[in-house]
Amino acid sequence: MGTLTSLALVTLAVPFVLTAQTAGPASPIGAYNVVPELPGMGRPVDTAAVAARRRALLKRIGSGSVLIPAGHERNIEQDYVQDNDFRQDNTFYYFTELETQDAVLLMTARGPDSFETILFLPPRTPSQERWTGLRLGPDSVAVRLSGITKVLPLDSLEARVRAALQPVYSPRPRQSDAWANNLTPIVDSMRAVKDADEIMRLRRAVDISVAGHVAAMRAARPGMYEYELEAALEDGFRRNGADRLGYPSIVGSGPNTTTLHYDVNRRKTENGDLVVIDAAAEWGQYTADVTRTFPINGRFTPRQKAIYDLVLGAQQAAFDALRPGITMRELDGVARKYMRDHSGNLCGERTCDDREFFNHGLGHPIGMDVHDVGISRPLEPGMVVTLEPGIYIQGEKLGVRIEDDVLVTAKGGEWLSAGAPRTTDAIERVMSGR
Ligand SMILES: [Mn+2]
Repeated sequence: MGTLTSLALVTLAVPFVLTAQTAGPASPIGAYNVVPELPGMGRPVDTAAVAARRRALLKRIGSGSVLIPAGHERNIEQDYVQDNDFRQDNTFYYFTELETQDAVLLMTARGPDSFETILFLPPRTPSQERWTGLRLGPDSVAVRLSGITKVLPLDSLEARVRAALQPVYSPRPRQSDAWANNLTPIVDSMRAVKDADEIMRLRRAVDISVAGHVAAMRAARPGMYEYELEAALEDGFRRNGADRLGYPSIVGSGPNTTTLHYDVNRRKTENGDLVVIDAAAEWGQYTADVTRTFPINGRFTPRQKAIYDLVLGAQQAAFDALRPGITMRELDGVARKYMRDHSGNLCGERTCDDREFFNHGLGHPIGMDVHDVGISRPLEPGMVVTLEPGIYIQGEKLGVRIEDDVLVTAKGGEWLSAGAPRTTDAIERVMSGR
């Protein structure tokens, strides 16, 4: 019963997304909100949300200091990377939502309600800004944008650190930093349950990802190269305001559908192939994680449909069992039991839940990392997890994975990525352009 209701909702959700998608570049999902004073410096900060996170951290610490450095821009020559795309350090972002680089956050707790936060920023350099665009500097603009009342120049940091109240917590302290306690486990435990601002970011990342998946399905034709599908997919992401990819796009056709993290994307598709696309956009530092499997020619064969429906049923069974208090491991068991009970002879003498065919876990939390913190924790409202069962039969060059993002609520779960067609009927309808 629950299954039928949910599937009906999924089907109904599809036309809405298509309308948004086919309207083209003039109607991105939401606005490209930026800070007007600093065109290169990202989006407005939810100052109340980050202040609440800082308070929660300092309450946990009780007495002591916290030192969190921002990220540093990569050097395109020295670091030998493809680009110098700057992405903020997750811990710094979590407590500031600032995309500025080479900053440092120093926080002090002197008892249950005596907290101090200082943001240290490098000085602005007009000649450098000719190259980089405007940067946040230690001035009143930074105070207003960050919501942190005390902003100091970076060169005053050292004296402050020397005088810092012990113990000092910092992420990833090095062996030589005997003075520093590891902050990461505390922050990880906070990050597992998302607040309203984080859920808003995840919803947007998911919506953008859904638009890209639909664009790829609509572009699919037998004989296309995988990278052409990848181009349609990522065009859909960027057109809708993605900041970057959440992870390298997996676009595998035919035999490549059985390679879990295939991201070479160079094969020429053939009529009759299935395609597995596991790809998502990042927006506002948070990433979705969505997988769809579809026939390159727009019609599932009976065999493909049978395997697909078994994977779909297993995913639905896990969703129906999802509620606060249950663990991802238990949900994995629910999905495998469904596959075992409904395999018939689809996977030969073994059942399809066998590790030979379903050779990865059911899912994981998402957030600022695609495999985010908190996987072994019982689910709580505000956690966001993926459900991604799959069946891969190498001898048949046949792989199917379906992955959706689900928000844990007080009563169960909410599908976030249901806008991407999920049943074989819905997929065929989208691909036929009806
Ligand atoms: Mn995943």
